[in-house]
Amino acid sequence: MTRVRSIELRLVGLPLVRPFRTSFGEETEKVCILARVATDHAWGWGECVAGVDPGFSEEFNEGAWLVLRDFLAPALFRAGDLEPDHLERVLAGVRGNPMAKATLVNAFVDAWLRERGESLASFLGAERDRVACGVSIGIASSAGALLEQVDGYVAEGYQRIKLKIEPGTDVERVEAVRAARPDILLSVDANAAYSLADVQVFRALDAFGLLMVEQPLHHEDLVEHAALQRQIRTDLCLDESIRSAADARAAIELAACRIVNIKQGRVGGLLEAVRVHDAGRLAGVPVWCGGMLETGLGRAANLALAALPGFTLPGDTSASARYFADDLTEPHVIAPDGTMAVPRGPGLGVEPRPDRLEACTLRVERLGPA
Ligand code: NPG
Repeated sequence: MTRVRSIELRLVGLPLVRPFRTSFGEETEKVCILARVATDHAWGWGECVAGVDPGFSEEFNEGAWLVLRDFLAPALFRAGDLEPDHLERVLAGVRGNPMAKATLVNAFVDAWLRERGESLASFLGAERDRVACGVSIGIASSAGALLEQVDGYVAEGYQRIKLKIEPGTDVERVEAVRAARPDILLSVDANAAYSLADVQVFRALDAFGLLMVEQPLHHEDLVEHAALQRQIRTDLCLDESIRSAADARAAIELAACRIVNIKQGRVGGLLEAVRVHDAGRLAGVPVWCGGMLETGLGRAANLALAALPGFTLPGDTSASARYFADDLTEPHVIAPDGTMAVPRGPGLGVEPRPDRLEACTLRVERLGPA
């Protein structure tokens, strides 16, 4: 049994190598919360996937900080001796807030595994040492600028290219990329920017042999996604709509998607992410590992998850260099065949480099039992 002795919350900021524009906003810097959970014999790290604004979901850094500090951390301290299996029940008194919860679930699991010398990948049931990597390209200023980025990433070995789209910057961009690259695995992600009235956009996209169209409609529109899926050939994939294994089962049951993007932070952490994976596998629905521009710490968690057997499509698990000139951890690198190594050391198998962590820190707060 393992008891949480203290928790350190830290806000960090790292400049991105290039601005990342989606249908809901633009980011030039990655700013996120890291939690370091200390037990008697180890500490573990959790990276919160919330951003500065509540643009992707309701959660955002300053809100998540308060939820972590005032509700979730005190619940962990009160719980006493813990096992990973107890965590979600201990945190269940807080409604929703999956990104904040994931931060502590993952940090505790990391510490618990470090105490036992077991890797996260082995604990989760990973079956691979390397995972297939894709890359997600933000909305570019022009088709030319987009093609240049596609060429660069294809040359680096990425096995799947995902293009962010929004109303007005969609069909022609996809057409241009497809014309230049007839053979690549290509997908698009709308981040919920469309409505069912836009069905002609998705009918037009059917012409380009896309691997999937991700989250075209609002996250609550499961029935509308099912209606859209009936009207197009391309497989729909859901991201924002899936906040739990129950959501995944509902979406699959309704035929609202044929593919599921799993982001462990969006579903409340690694343990629930495995359940989403299991729900997909049971139904024969492929899943893949999404990304939230995580630092090398959060990405290590994603890599371990992406090594599970149901993850049959390349993930948004890109190399450190795609995000940061200087990552928090030793860099994750992509091999010429487009795969990346799954960390195998105890827990996450990576640590923040102390000098880099200090240089990126914007704020720290140390929490202990009342
Ligand atoms: O490679 O980590 C990555 C980014 C992948 O496109 C990506 N993420 O909507 O899926 C998304 C998007 C995202 C990034 C969403 C940051 C929210 C924050």
